[in-house]
Amino acid sequence: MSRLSGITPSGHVHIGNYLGALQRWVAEGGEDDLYFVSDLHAMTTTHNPAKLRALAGEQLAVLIAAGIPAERIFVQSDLARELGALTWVLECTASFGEAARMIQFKEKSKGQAGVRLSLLTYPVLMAADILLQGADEVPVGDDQRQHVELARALARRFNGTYGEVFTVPRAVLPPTGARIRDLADPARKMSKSTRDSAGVVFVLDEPELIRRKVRRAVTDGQSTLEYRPEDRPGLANLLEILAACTGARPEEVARRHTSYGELKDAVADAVIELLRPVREGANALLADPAELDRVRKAGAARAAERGEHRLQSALRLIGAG
Ligand code: AQP
Repeated sequence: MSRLSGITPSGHVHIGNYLGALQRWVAEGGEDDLYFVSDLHAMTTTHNPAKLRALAGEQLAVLIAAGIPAERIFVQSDLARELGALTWVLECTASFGEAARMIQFKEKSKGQAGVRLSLLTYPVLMAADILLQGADEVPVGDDQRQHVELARALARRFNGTYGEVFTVPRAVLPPTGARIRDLADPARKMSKSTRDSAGVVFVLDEPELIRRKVRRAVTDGQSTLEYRPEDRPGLANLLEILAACTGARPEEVARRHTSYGELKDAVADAVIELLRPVREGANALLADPAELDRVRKAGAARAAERGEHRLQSALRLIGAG
């Protein structure tokens, strides 16, 4: 069984990505699982090329420093030729209607001028990501489920029309975990692409900055500490972060602290200590571009080799070459 998961370099990696995804990938990753930095997916809306390149390298360093084995990580654009070729094969297998039906495309393109064609076709690139690697399972949230269904339909159709090449993948729900909220606005989830980063704790933030962001976290005027996510989202968020860092339950964490000041200090301490080795490891890699490049090339070569026979079979069976 193999799983494929990605992270998009739409911004710096934050504690939500770390607790909700990276930490799990380290703990639960199987030998055949693959993780990738999906930089090609960050080009479907306005983007800055130099910034995207820097963020992709930074995310690769963070993933490795977080403890994901380097040989199981690659950067998507390093497989641009393979993925480009397979995307074409799959675009010749998909219908226009299938792409136009995607809810995410409808939502993201609504009322926008100059919508990139890639916003329409990126689910086909996502199908290529999955099918090239022969992944059986793709852990995704509800927003991406329809895209995995498309990959499934395309794999079946190709196999049925031209010959068996692709593993038919399944979308699996990642185990439920805390959805970390923005510290400055607990009504919304913490996101890489949020403009104002006052409430977003980045994995590479310096300890003092983390402490400042946590101290300024928006809470409420009540004096007791209880875990009530519905009515006290700011407090619940801090309790969930501390719980996730320490392996306790949020209710227990609430009982251990008596004031906001004390709780915020404990959250800051726990987050700083949890992230310290990741920040140090990532910064060391970023300071050694030759080593990062070596690891990157090795990961890309491995992923390309893993998919090569599927790509060649698909091209041959569809009549290319
Ligand atoms: N706030 C969060 N709490 C817990 N998990 C989170 N993830 C994202 N935000 C939180 C998980 O991180 C993984 C990688 O995310 P992604 O790159 O696929 O994009 P995303 O989910 O859209 O993440 P962001 O940070 O919110 O980015 P932008 O701003 O670009 O939309 C996923 O496993 C995700 O569940």
